Amino acid sequence: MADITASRRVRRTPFTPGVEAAGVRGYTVYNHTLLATRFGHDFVDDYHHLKRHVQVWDVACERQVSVRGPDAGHLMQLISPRDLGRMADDQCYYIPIIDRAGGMLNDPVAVKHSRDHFWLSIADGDLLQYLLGVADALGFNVEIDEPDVSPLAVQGPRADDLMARVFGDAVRDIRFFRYRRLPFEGHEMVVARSGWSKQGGFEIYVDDFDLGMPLWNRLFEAGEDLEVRAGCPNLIERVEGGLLSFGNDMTRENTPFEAGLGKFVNSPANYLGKAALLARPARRMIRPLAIAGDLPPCDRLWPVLAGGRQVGQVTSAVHSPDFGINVAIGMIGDSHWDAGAKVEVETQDGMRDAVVQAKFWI
Ligand code: THG
Repeated sequence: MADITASRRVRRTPFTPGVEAAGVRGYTVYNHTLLATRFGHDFVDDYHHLKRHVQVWDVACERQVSVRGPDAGHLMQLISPRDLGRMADDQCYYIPIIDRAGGMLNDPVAVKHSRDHFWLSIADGDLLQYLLGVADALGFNVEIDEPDVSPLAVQGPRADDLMARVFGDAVRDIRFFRYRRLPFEGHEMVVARSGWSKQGGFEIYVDDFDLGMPLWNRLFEAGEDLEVRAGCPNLIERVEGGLLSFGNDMTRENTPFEAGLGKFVNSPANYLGKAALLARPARRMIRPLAIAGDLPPCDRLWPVLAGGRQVGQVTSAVHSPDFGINVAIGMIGDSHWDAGAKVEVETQDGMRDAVVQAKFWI
């Protein structure tokens, strides 16, 4: 692969100097921002390290859309099928956002500051523009913008120990998908127990670009004996855990039901797309699959076939050292979505046998 050129459109982050010093070897672009995909270490070694130690990830590409003002709560209720009625002021919610046909536009983490102020920590997509359109068309009294906020993830089983050294023992009391405001160099930051791995950990919402590298350096100094390492979202671990990638595993073609997010369709409010969504039964759904044989990189859709007919597609797949098989995420039609169903996957290197699984691996 050729290298990538940063610019005003392909943005660096507050942590990019740290990522570069740590030996980044590959980037992707996410929300017009650099996101590391590979470091000098062996990819599989990074996976084992994440499961045993602690890593610091530059996930500043998880941009925040800030929604603030008297109509903020109303706008939030309109754009998501998830019931926000009981959301506490220190809480984060994983929420699908849908269009008027029930198709998914994004799957952000919503961070509630108060009844009239939320952040949407977005997946890859220009959600800001959709929100501006809805709010302006309806004449809402709300301010929508992208603030100077860059999440830094600290993930892995030793994340509590590392974070306690930098932010104090208070981090240990933060519950899953809750946050506290904790000071770093006299500046309070949102510290949430969340992150795009199943290994536990935190996300620090760094709301001052100039504090990015001081915080990065402090975490690495404090974590030396914990073997802290710069990392990035890990494909193997996230497929084992069934963490979905919007734009890859599901798109606007899919409803939240198809994406396996039906438990987040529970709002009593009359949100946009409600009638269409509830009238659109899911005939295909996200499923874990185990695929046999050697796999090439899954950098395109792989058709899933049964008896020569296409019954779905695989969107993420990789070999899992811990489970000794190729783990995969696919969108599978109702004829073959039951656990145990035998299918074939058409990779660029040929057909592979696969079996639909009952659940993800972690
Ligand atoms: N953290 C923050 N922002 C983000 C992501 C993140 N924005 C982009 C992207 N990731 C959004 N997508 C997801 C997908 C899954 C989860 C979070 C964001 C996630 N899911 C848990 C799970 O499936 O086990 C918990 C879901 C729940 O039960 O609430 O964490 O990672 N800031």
